[in-house]
Amino acid sequence: RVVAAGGYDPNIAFWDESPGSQTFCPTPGSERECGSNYTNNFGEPPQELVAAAKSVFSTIYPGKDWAPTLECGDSFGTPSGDGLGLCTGTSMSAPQISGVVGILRSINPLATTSKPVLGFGDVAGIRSVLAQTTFEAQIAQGWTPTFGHGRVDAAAAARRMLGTVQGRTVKNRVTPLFRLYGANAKDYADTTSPQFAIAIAINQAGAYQTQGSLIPGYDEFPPDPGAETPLPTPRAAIYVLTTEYKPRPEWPALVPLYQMDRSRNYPIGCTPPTPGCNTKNRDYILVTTTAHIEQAYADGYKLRTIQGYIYQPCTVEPACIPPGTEKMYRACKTADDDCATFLESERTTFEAAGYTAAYPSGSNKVLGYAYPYADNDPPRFPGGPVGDGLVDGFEWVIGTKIDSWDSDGDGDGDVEEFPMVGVAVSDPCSGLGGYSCPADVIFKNGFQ
Ligand SMILES: [Ca+2]
Ligand SMILES: [Ca+2]
Ligand SMILES: [Ca+2]
Ligand SMILES: [Ca+2]
Repeated sequence: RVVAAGGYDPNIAFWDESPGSQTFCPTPGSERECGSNYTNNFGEPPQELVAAAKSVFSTIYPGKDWAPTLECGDSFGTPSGDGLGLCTGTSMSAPQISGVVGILRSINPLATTSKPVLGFGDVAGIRSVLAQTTFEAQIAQGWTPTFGHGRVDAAAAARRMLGTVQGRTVKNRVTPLFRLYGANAKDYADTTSPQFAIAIAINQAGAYQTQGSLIPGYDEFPPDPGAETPLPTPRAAIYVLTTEYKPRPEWPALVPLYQMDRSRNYPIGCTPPTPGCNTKNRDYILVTTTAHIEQAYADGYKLRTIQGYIYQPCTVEPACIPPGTEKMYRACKTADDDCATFLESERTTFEAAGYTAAYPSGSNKVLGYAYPYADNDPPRFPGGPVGDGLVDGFEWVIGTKIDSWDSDGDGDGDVEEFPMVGVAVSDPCSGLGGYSCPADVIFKNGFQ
């Protein structure tokens, strides 16, 4: 679960200021920096990746110098007071690599940690994508003890994680929006992050359990060695997009799903019927507009993170609604201080359970359009199971056929070539069948 991050200097040489021998590092009695760590010894944890470490330009607390003897702070590089300055150390390298990991996780929340070098039977994931897409790997330079697999290339890593269809990097992917309901908390909560779903589920006081359909290819959340109770099985009723780029020009623009939550007993110490008094534990909600973020904040909700994207409401319905999607609603059950999100096909059930109130009051309950669970490709062989393991929404977005298990007719299934759970293995629209998949293009002339 750990990436060893080393550092290089402005000349893109390994950062090494040791005085001839590592024996004297750090120099006793001084604050001398000696450079980046690594090992030559077989069997010790090897260097994995490197990022800039020496004189790295960064945001800094305005007017503050962290370590003047190390030339680290707001005074260095630019004038003091502008909140920008230089600093040196592998502490500057690690967050650059962590940031790229965050990008990869947001593109594909179901990708596993994996390993930098895959052995037989290993599945590609974040660490293999990073190691295989460094600037050094791109020119076939192998691993070294100091540089490891080399310098992280964020754009190349993002392209690999997005995947290639019909020879082009796709713009977007689709991922399950995990739904949890807390019987004690009386709260529906939604997240695309498996790790966040685990965090909600292990809240024993809330008694959260997953709801919705099983997720093809994703039978369990990442195991938690410290979990005291078994984690619930991953389930979802709604599938959403993972980047802000609309997959096809003719489809509506996308809007973010901002997650917000409100603690129990807000306002602090309140008792019903104080207006807005929430006594039922947390309420997680999703909002899509700045105005609604501000309204929810005024009502005691705190802003967390973007959980994904959906198509924004369009006119004129139904012609403008993207194929395969349904209307996605946010509605609230006032008696439980709870707001939930659900699709058109679930509306009758949720309304019967009391989820009828608009939040904010008077607003449109329709947030936009998202994908339901559906997978109905004809069987691979007579009498075989229906579906190819890729939900229709995922296939609509990447461009494979929703009515064929093998869009390009090369004998390899769409789900093997381009899994929703994991990293694309090959191009599902490059085979002998000659099918022209309609995936759009990103990075054609640089970042969109
Ligand atoms: Ca809720
Ligand atoms: Ca399918
Ligand atoms: Ca298919
Ligand atoms: Ca194929």
